[in-house]
Amino acid sequence: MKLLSGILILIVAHFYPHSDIEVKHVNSVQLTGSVTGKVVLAQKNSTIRSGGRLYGRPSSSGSRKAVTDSVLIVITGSMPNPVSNSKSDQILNQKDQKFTPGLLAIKQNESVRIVNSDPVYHNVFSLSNTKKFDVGRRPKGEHYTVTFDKPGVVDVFCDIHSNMHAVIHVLPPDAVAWIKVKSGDPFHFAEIPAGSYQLTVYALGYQEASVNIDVSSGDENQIGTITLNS
Ligand SMILES: [Cu+2]
Repeated sequence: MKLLSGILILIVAHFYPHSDIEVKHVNSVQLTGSVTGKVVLAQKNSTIRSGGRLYGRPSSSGSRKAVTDSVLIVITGSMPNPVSNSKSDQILNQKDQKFTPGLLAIKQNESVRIVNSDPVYHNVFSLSNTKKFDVGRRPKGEHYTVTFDKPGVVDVFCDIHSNMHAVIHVLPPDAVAWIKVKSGDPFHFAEIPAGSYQLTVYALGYQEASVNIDVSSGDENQIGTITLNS
């Protein structure tokens, strides 16, 4: 009997620490997976759709380069997700007669602080259905905070400088993750909870593209290269 209990203790002592470690390990791996890929913006040689055309303004080639190198990748699911990428208001700067960044992503009900850092007057307005506003003409140092309460896309312009254009993506509550990359750069989403999602890619002047993805436990989902056409 003594021998038997001794063996039992040995067995328990031997296995218990291991199973404890393994349980933790399995938990952290099984709940999430990662998503990896690349987005390429197809070369374009003709004029692109721009805000200028939408609003009857002369289109300008000057502002395009600043914004077309930014690609926004958003993963949405079917459940509301409280995740936010930003702890404080994001800044949309007006500097050197450009909006910086030209492409901005925020979650619904978050705010953007628009700042004029130029020594000239700028205006900021949007005619987009997602959010209409016009903050008027403002000198250097002035700032204005806009809260976006509806998901969608907001085109932002300055009525003094018609080449100034920025796009704010207001992400719906079911957005679980998003990232901005340059054309040709790889992207990597880590720790996406296992489930079914839609991954959508946006870039100014290009058609958006979506793919369905299934993220499973501990998997690295390689979705390859997505090419956006103008
Ligand atoms: Cu301006």
